[in-house]
Amino acid sequence: MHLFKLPFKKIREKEQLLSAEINVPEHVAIIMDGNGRWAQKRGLPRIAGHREGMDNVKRVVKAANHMGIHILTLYAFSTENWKRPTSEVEYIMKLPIDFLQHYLPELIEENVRIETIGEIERLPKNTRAAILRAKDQTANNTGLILNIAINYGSRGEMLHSIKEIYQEVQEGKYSINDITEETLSKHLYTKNYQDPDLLIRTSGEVRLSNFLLWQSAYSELWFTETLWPDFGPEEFGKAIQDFQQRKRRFGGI
Ligand code: V0D
Repeated sequence: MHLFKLPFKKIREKEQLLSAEINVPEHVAIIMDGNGRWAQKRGLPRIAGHREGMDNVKRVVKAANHMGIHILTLYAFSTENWKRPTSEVEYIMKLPIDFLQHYLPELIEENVRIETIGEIERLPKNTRAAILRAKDQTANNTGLILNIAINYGSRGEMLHSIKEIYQEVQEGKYSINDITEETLSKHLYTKNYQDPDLLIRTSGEVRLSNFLLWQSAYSELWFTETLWPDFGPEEFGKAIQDFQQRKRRFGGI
């Protein structure tokens, strides 16, 4: 692969790889769409696509980590996805257990830290337990942050944030005049992370579908027809390369 046209230097420090490549996005967010369609195209049940999509998560996480990306936020399950057939939802809800059983040791070896955004309280107990355990086990890792959005919706997140701010104003922590954009940012689930530099959506749909609406105000957007299970490290690299050639202005000139 020839990802980096510009000169870069790499500093290896113990097991950790610190990258100093020019203009690598620090935070990449992905809407992993097209899993059901991938399966249906092959005459397989939709859940076969979710399973294949799960395997691709691991491939892309590894690639992102090696490129020196700091945060990868993946939209795995939206607050709207509960409307799908029960059997499909039940299958998806077991995927974190499956994923962690298969891949957690390797991700720990890769120094990856696992985090989530969204209301994971609503997940089945054993799924939630597996996720909490993985977060715990990787809490001190210093490589890529794999941030999985589960039972996440951006409007719900903003509403939740506004209610928290209201509560704090009532408690006299600050006055209404002290509320700024920063205040809202600091109450979102993503409070610990910078806004995404690059947002990718696979599978040909060109919309945000209630994902990181506040946070993506200045994000570069990248859409591809490729279905998520087929969106491998190669095309991911292309998206990053494309990003590196764009000029970001953040509303300035
Ligand atoms: C289903 C394509 C990995 C999108 C990817 C519960 C649809 C496969 C995880 C995962 C899902 C979750 C937590 C964790 C590690 C991995 C996952 C869901 C769906 C929603 F700590 N794949 N995956 N979670 N799909």
